[in-house]
Amino acid sequence: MFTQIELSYEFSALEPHIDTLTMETHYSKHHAAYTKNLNAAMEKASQKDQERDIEFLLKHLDALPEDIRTAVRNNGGGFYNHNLYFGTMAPHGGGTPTGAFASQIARDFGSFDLFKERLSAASIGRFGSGWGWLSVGDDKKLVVSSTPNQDNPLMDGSGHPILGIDVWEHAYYLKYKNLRPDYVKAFWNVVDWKAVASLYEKTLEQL
Ligand code: MN3
Repeated sequence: MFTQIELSYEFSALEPHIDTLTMETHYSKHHAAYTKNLNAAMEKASQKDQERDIEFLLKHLDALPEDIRTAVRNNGGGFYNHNLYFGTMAPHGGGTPTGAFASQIARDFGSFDLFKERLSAASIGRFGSGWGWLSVGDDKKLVVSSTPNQDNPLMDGSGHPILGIDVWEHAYYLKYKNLRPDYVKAFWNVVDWKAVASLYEKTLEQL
């Protein structure tokens, strides 16, 4: 049974960057639906698959029975992606990361500002619905990418996501309408870099 991450902040806490109604709808409706539909699909899976964690399932979608594969891809992706999204935002976020994680960003992208430009461009340039990602590759390097729908870098083995920018219209349309670049710009103000750095460290330990 998969459960949504508990928010450590109020729906209104990310104002003015992410508005209250968007947060409430996004978490209580969209994320809740992905989670419910993932659990419904997994009821038809084998006992063994039901005991797997979500990362394993998304890395091995081809091993799932065909009749639930698409449902797990879409809803399991949605479940995982949003747990990451909501878990790496915080009121009074933003600023810049520190420590070993910050050094790795400078090594792999040249500077923090160049990294921000890369991830912003990947997110803004994603045609239709999808995500922009910062991931740790198997070679321990940081990599920026984007995926359509609720896919993520676990699915094609290109990386282990540690930060995702949701660029589905439901993530920004109520406040920013069609102006995705304005939402992406605002998103940087709510990134919880401590949480992202901690995911980075945890991911390195598991590689
Ligand atoms: Mn979303």
